[in-house]
Amino acid sequence: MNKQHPIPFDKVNITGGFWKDRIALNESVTLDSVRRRFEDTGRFSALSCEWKQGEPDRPHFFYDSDAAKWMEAAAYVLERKNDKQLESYVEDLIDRIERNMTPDGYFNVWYTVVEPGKRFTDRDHHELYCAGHLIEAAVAYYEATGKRRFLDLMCCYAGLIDDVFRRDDSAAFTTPGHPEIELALVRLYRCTGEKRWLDLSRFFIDKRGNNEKDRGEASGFASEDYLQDRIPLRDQSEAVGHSVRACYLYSAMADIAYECGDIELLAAANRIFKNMTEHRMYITGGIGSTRIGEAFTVDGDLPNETAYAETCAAISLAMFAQRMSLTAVDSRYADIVERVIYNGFLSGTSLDGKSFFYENPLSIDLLNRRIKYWRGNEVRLPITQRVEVFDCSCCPPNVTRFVESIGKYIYSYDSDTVYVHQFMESDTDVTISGGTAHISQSTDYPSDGSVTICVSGAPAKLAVRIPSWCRDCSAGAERAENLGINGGYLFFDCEDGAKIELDFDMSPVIISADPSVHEDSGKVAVMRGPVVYCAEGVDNGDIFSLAVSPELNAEPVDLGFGIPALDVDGTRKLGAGALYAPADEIKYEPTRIRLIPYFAFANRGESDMRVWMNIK
Ligand code: FUB
Ligand code: ZN
Repeated sequence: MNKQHPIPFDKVNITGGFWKDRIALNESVTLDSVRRRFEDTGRFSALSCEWKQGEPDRPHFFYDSDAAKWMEAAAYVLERKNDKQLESYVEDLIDRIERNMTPDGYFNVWYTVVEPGKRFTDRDHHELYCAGHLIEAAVAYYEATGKRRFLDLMCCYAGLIDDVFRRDDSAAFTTPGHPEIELALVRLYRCTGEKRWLDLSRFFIDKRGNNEKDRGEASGFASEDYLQDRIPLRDQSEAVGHSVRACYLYSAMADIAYECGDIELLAAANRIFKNMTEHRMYITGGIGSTRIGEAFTVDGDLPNETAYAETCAAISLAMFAQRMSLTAVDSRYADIVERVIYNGFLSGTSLDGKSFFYENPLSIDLLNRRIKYWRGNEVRLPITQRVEVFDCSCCPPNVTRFVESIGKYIYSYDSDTVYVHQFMESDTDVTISGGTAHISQSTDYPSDGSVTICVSGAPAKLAVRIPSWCRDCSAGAERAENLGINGGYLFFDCEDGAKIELDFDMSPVIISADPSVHEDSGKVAVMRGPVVYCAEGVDNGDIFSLAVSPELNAEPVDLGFGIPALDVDGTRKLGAGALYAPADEIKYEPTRIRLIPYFAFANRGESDMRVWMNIK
């Protein structure tokens, strides 16, 4: 294992460009908008545990996790700036948790007010998922503010969980239905240095699919695959089941493999990663092909209109891929992070930062909405416009915590090398064997493919990812020696004052899917750099009559999305004036087709949309 150290987001300054704007929007709009919706919907007041049987607005069994993810996002904001008001919101939520924690360290809204006395009896009631999110929030808040109260409460809770699950084996199940606690415990271990938390996480990983109690727990669509526990994790090779649960769990596998040097577990995580990203992932980095169980299905099954591709699932894939990238010099991992962040993740939020998609389909056909009456409930299609809050509102707080901490995806290092995984205008200081090196990137990526990286201070090796989408790249170096490519990274030996200039050719490319993806047969998609494009009715009228031309002849257009739209050559099918006609009588006319970055769809009213288009 080639172990790299992550560079946390608070050690990275994002100094300009696309993500600086996104972080600013997150801080000025998204975080507070989610807070308000969570106030309105009782998610925050639920933590007071005052709900009584018979009253309306019964808390949901994972409201705790919604609040916790918001608290984590708030902590990330507090990490970088003083905001007394924000801090007092978080403190108030911590007060509620502290007041309602039992003397033995237990906190869960549902099992306090709805089903008291039944703690740890229902594997699929998200108790440990909620606990995991609370632990993550507590670590983030401690790291941001230095205040220990929340962290201490969560250490008590983790201790109780350890006693119940590992020491006494007294719960009704051995491993949780919804993973999350596993990766949270690794985080708690890294924060506190207490090995007990790492051991407990490892226990959950090792016992999954590998214990008697959890057998027969699965039912309905909650099959063993849904719960990733048909067989022991280290024997698995396919991405299965509920996609968010899966990638939270796979993230923890990568964490445990990393911390414990567990090569066997890492090999399993690698097999799963390969299966997922080569056979079960949308071009947007979306995962989860069906709403039935919000799940992976089989290789090549990637329906566009009914795609589930939950925003949280995209986040979880980025989390998994980033962890894997710390275990090997292999650009596949950071490539996937990039695919996710510019496409299937970003589409989850509106351009004004206030509303969200839960599902991120790759096609909207409004005709299919009009014929719903005849279809009845046979097919439930994803919504066509983002909303501010959902009944199941896991995605909005996940988005806000993810954007705020995006800087952690950019760099990592080992004894003598700094790795540049993502291209964002930023800088950081890294202490490696030769001393402290200052690394800075200036770029307008992904609007533009030029990236300048400067190294000053201590000499360092620099490894820069060559994105897999890039077919032509030039690299110039001053005060640095080009050492060639390894694992998809271009290595340089840099002196103090080194300057590396890279130019990734961003010409739009027409992409075709593997024949195993029947849904995309005969269709193409357009990408420019890491960004996937789509056509919308609002720009193009009937998009189903359009075909892009192989020459494209693309012109960038600024529509204010932060990344340009593209006008490309194409044809429009005019028909032959009859419902059916011989193909040689069909008329076509040349036209320009406007393509916009996929992430920006559904921001200008309800519209047809498609990523995969005809070509002619
Ligand atoms: O079950 C908790 C969260 O809600 C999951 O992570 C999401 O997929 C949604 O089901
Ligand atoms: Zn979600």
